[in-house]
Amino acid sequence: MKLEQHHIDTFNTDQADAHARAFAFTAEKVPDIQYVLQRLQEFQVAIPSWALGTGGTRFGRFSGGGEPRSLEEKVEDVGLLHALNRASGAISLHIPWDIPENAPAIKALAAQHGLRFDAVNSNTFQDQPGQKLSYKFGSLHHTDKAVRKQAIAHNIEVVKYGIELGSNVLSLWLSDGSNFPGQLNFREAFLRTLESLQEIYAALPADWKLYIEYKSCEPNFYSTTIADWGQSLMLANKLGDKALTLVDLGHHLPNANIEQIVALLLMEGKLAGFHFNDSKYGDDDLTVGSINPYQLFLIFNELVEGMDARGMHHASDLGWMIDASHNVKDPLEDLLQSVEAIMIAYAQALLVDTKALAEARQANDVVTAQEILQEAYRTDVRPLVAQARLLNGGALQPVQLYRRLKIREALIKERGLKTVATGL
Ligand code: AOS
Ligand code: ZN
Ligand code: ZN
Ligand code: ZN
Repeated sequence: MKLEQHHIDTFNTDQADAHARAFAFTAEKVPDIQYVLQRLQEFQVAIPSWALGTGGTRFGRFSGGGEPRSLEEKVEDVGLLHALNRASGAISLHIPWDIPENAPAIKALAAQHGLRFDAVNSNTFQDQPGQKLSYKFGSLHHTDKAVRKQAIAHNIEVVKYGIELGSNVLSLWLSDGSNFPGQLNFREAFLRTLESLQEIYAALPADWKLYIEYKSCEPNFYSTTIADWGQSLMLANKLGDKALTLVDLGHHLPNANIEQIVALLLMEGKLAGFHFNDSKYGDDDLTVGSINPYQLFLIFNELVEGMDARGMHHASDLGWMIDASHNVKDPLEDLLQSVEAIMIAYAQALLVDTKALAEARQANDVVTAQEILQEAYRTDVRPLVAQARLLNGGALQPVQLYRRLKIREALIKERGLKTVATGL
C-alpha cells in the first residue's frame, strides 16, 4: 500500500464537520489565531533514524515487524510520517548505523518526500567491527592519545557524510566517564575532551554547528565526563560560537528544573536545541508528553518567551529533534504521538498571555501568574494543531489514518516480519 494524498483528503472530508466545530470553539478564544496557525504550520521536528525500529533494552528487543532494512527504507518511513502530519520534515542520521553509500541518491529520495537532513550523529560509544582501538575506557577523553585520534577522525568523517547530505550540524554525545571512584582524574579527562573537541571544531565548515549533548549517567555510573549543562556549556564557551549545548530531556538528575536550564542557555545564546522524550526515572526515552506534559509546556513557554525576546525564529533558530524509542509500541505510531505532543505544548505556549504574565510577576501576584500559565495549558489546543496540519495537507488524525490504512501490515508484507533496524 502506498499512502497517497487522496487517502488523506478522503479521511479529512469524513472528519470535516466535527473538526470545524472543535476548531471554532477553541479559535474563538485566541486573540491572533492566524499568528498561531502560521507558527504551527512552520514548525518541524526531526526524526532520528534509530527510532524507526523498536527500541532495545539490554534485556531484550521485540521487533513488531516491517522495520526498515536500509537507509532508503528509513527515509521512506520518515516520509510516511511527514505525509501524515506534515511536521516531521527532517531526518537525523547516525554514523555508522546509516552510512550513505550513495549520498546524491539518498538526498534525492529524501527530497521526493519533502525531507531534509538534520544533525548527523557520531558514535564513539560502541566498538564497530574491524575497528582498531577500543572505546571501552572512553573516546575523546581517553588516556591513550591514539584512541582519541581515532575518535576525532571518526567525527570528522561524520561531518564529511553530513556535507554530502546537506546537513550543517554535528551532534555529539559521549558515553565517556568512569564506573568507580579512583578510575579517572576528572580534570585531566575534561581537558583531554576539550583538546579533542578543539580538533573536531577546527574541521567544521564555516556554516556548521557542533551540538554537545550532556547526560548525568549511563552507561557509566560513577562519573560522566560531560555530565550536565554546566560542563557542556564550559566546553561550548571555550570552543567558540559554533559550539552549543544540546538538551536531551531525559539526561538530568531527578527533579531538575529543565525549563530554568533552557531559559538561561537561551539567554546566553548557547542553546543548541533538544532531544525530546519523556521519562519517569532516567534516560527512559519514552514517548514525548507521556509522563509529564506540563513540564514540556513549561519548557516551551520559556522557549517562546526567550526566543521572542532575542528576535529568534521559532522554527529554524534551534534544533528540534526527538530522541525516543520504545519496546512495546509500533515505532511509527509512537513517533506520531511524540510529534503531536510537541506541537500541543508549543501551541499552548503560544497562547500564554505574556503581557499579563509580566504584569503579574512585576506585582508579585503569584496566584495570577499561575492562573495565566494554566489557562493556556488547560486549553484544548488539539483542534488548532489539527487545523495547522490540515492547512499543510496532512491528516486530521494521523494515528487513526495510519491504522485505518493498515500501514504497518503493508510494511510487514513488503519487508517481512523478522526485520530489525540498525540502532540501539
Ligand atoms: C544517549 O543517551 C543520547 O541520548 C544520544 O543522543 C544518543 O546518541 C542517541 O540516543 C542514539 O545513540
Ligand atoms: Zn539524546
Ligand atoms: Zn539518551
Ligand atoms: Zn534518552
